[in-house]
Amino acid sequence: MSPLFPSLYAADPREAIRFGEHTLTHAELAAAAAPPARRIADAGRVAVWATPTPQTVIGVVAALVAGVPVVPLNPKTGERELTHIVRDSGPTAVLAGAGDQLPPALAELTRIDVSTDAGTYAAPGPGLPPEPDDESAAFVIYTSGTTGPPKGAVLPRRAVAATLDALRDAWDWTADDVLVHGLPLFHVHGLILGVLGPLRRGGSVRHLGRFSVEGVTRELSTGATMLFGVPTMYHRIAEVVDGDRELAKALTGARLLVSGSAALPAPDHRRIAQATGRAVIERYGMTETLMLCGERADGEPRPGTVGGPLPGVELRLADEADGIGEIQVRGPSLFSGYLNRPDATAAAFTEDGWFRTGDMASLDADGQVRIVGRKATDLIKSGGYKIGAGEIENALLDHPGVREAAVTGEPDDDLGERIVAWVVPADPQLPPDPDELTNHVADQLAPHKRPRVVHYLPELPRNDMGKIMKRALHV
Ligand code: MCA
Ligand code: AMP
Repeated sequence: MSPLFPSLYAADPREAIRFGEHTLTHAELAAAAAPPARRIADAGRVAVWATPTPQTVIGVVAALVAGVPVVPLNPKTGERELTHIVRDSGPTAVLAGAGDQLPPALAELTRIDVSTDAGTYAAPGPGLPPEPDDESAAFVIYTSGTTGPPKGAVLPRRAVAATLDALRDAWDWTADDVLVHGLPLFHVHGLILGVLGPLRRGGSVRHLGRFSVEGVTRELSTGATMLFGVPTMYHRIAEVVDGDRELAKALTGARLLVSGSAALPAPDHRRIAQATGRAVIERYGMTETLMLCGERADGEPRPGTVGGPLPGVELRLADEADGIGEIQVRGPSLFSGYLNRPDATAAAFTEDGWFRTGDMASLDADGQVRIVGRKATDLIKSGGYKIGAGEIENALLDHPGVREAAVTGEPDDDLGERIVAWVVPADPQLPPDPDELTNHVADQLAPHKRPRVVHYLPELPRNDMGKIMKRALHV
């Protein structure tokens, strides 16, 4: 296959990545990635300790150049979830920054420290096999389902290239673009779109380390052309943009403001448009499918839609009633299956080979897609993260103070949805402290999966079959 990142082979002297003071050109990135790439060239699969740092970018690029699939790890993942991911994906090595402290769950893996020291430039080729074919895996990215632990979506190199090139067409994305964002680097949005996107175009990305409105203002005022964020980030911008002239000016000057990972609420759209004269455009996708739809840079923005299907994507609505049906898709950006889960992979596709997204939508007359909800109520989108009710229920049930547990999502202005836990205590006289339950989930799974609200009940509402009736859970 042709290289995923042609500019790495071209000794390109332009800036590729910037994290605060730390910058690397495409040539320096290639040079920094070469030594770890050579060390892992024979590995079956490697994990990358995905902190928001240049080391993560170097580690991921090293693996992709060496043709070795990457399992990005959220450094805040708790013990239970990390153990599952490592057992399931079986990496032989973990790439991390030299100073990073790795948890016991990774103790068996060979540790490869990644340095930002660029050394002398050499094209990635020498000492490495040619980049592998299109169908070989580039990533295994873990994503939550309604029940059980997260599943590893295997993304081939073909899918990464197809989605990034489709976005190039939709957004006129070029080497001159400078993207800014503060997204985590262990999911599709922040890592594949937000880092590999600029690298494939030969452009650049400035990462904020962590999201802040000040960081967005600073970067968009000093040369950045595009902003990527989840709706929570745009909500935080919308909250202050009225009174912050520097921010409004910076947003007005951007070429493209893009939101994704969840629906951007109309009031946030409106507030930003009123203060800046600019519309935030939306794109829609999934870990398993990469990007499916997007509003175009040269189109008329239409808040409430996520645009039409991207080039190469076939989209249909199934089981339509009143014009609303499940989005089903085919196309080159789709994953090749869930790792070690042929059952789940088979269930994810229809008999005639279309992927079931689980998202419900209607189509405007001109084919623009309006997402109206999700089929499964047991999937919660909070801060743009997908979280399964079942995994949190299982973690809660592991706590000795919990007899029964049910988890729901409820609307939240900032997060879109917040996680709510409904708990029947083991001892009704002595219910566990809510903070203790919250920390238990954060420690076992991940902090973003922690319930934001805990309710105690004497029993859970059940139907005649004994099934918990989640719709009856409200205060
Ligand atoms: C809080 N913290 C804790 C606890 N409570 N740590 C341990 N135990 C606790 N009990 C820590 C958190 O780790 C975090 O640390 C800090 O306190 C604040 O946590 P939190 O309240 O969760 O953060 P937030 O401010 O509410 O975060 C909002 C956010 C975040 C920044 C918008 O939700 C976010 O980054 N979302 C992006 C999600 C995303 O990228 N999704 C893409 C997947 P610290 O501050 O140090 O972190 S979807 C996808 O890829 C598809 C393909 C798509 O379409 O895009
Ligand atoms: P994930 O599995 O974490 O990759 O999240 C994928 C899900 O995020 C999709 O199935 C949608 O439910 C949701 N999503 C992503 N982008 C959008 C968007 N622009 N509008 C509404 N929902 C979105």
